[in-house]
Amino acid sequence: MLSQSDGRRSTRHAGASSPTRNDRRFHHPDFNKREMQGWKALEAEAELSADGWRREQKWALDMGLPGSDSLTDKSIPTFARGELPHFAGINTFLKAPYVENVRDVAKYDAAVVGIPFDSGTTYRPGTRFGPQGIRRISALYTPYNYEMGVDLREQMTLCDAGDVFTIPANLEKSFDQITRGVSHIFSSGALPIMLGGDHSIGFPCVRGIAQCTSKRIGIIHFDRHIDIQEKDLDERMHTTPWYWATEMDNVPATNLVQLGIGGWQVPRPGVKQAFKKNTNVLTINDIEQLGIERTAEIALELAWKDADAVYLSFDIDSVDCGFVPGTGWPEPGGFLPREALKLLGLIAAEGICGLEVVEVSPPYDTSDITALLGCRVAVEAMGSLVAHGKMGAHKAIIDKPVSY
Ligand SMILES: [Mn+2]
Repeated sequence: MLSQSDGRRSTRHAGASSPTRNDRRFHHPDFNKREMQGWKALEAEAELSADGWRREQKWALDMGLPGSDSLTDKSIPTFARGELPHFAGINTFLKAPYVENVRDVAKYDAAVVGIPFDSGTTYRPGTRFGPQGIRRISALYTPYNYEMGVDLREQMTLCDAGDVFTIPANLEKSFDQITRGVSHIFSSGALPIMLGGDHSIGFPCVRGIAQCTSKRIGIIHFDRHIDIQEKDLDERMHTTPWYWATEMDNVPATNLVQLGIGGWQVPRPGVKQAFKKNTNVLTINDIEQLGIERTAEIALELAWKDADAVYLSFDIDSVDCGFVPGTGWPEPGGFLPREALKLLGLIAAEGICGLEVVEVSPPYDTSDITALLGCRVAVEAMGSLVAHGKMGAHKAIIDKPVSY
């Protein structure tokens, strides 16, 4: 009888001259499971708590009534509550608790807030439906991320604060509403995560944070567009947020880092302002040459130079338009999703004082893919903050909290 104990196929044709399966190596000599993320993540999961999940199941049974007698799984309620099933329920972001009383945001580490506003749009509208679109597709996600080995439900608390009441016919009144809403959340200690909305919201969002602190804030801005001209079409449109944000004393333009800028949709008045104000612009070509890790180092170094916090602004159109059809100014040649997510994760790993995800326009979307990437940006940033112990770090700069 032929032995197979060496793990190879047995030899039936001993002496064959050409290489056979017997002579092949099936594993690369350097292959080491213990050094690979795929295997390490299996071990990391075993270390994660499941207390939050058990609490949610118990709460779901309490709120939704115990399920039918015929069900074997006694954790299933009659009325769907919490995460499961993913296709059911009322969609807040990631099925996070909806805080009807916005004073309650103080009880959470982070608060998602929708900013349904597209009056700053200069081409395709529709981003007023961005928060709804992102919330709807967020139902796909669990709070757990395999590679990072984090479970947001176990390691942080998240709420959905609903939407800011914007005034569609008036940019300035809407900006005031947005600033007031963001400053309320930031002052409470919860990390504000804004779902836009077109990019005009960048200015009032940063203003909401900047007015709660005497400290200096840098901005890291993912975009194909430079978004720093003074006016567009005679108003403070979505092409202008960084001109106005960097007019504030504690938000210097020299701490603004703009990643992915380029193509045929960059208005020259914006380029002139970026030059004049001395911002930091890296094109996709620059980033491709540097690599993602080196780009992250440079961006962090510039944004954090003499600054106390960094705000993260993610325009979904920074990604190649093949992946994000549902946006206001689609442009080919941007980031691949995995490049953008990796860069975003490396930036969030150092801590952020706020995040905005803008320019998701569901009416132009296909299969919710643009909204899905928008959702992913928000969860990826939270995951990185948790994984690197930076969730809550922004509280250190709140020295002028507002109260309404
Ligand atoms: Mn853009």
